[in-house]
Amino acid sequence: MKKLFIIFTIFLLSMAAAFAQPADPEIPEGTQELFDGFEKGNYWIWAGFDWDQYGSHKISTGANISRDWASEGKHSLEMTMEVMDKDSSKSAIWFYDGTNDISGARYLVMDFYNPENYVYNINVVIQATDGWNWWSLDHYNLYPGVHTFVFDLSAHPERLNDVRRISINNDSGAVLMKESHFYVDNIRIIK
Ligand SMILES: [Ca+2]
Repeated sequence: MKKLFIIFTIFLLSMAAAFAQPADPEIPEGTQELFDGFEKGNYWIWAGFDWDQYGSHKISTGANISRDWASEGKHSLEMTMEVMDKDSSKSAIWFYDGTNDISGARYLVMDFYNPENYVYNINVVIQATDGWNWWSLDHYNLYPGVHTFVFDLSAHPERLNDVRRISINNDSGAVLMKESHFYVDNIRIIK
């Protein structure tokens, strides 16, 4: 009887864990095209001290190609950051600069891997056209483990022929007293 009780308790706890996180969004149907899988070099950098002039101090410290994890091919992008103590801005940015025509794209999709026991808050921002118009896409909580997030591009289809920058931002509220990291791979668009 005691054994049954333990099994039932474990079952309940595992159900609770499964329901603690919201499910990842469904990946919309359509034609997928790879935007960056990090197999052909690194086109991403991190916002460092020089970004302070545009806002709070950025804690991002690196953007490196990694073989630690991949969801496409053998490599991903590892994004590193400083300790996030209570006084830290906890704000970090990693970005890709390049002129890209992704006309007709309806969604941007990215796979993330969070190896930390911590929840990051992820937002993707596009800057486009000569005016570098700021276009904030969806926000997601990145819980530990592997997650796929979908970013809706329907607000400004007229800007997609001239994308200048794609940024992955972390603006976490919680403290994490160690240097930390997470990964992204298989950045693709869906038309
Ligand atoms: Ca890859």
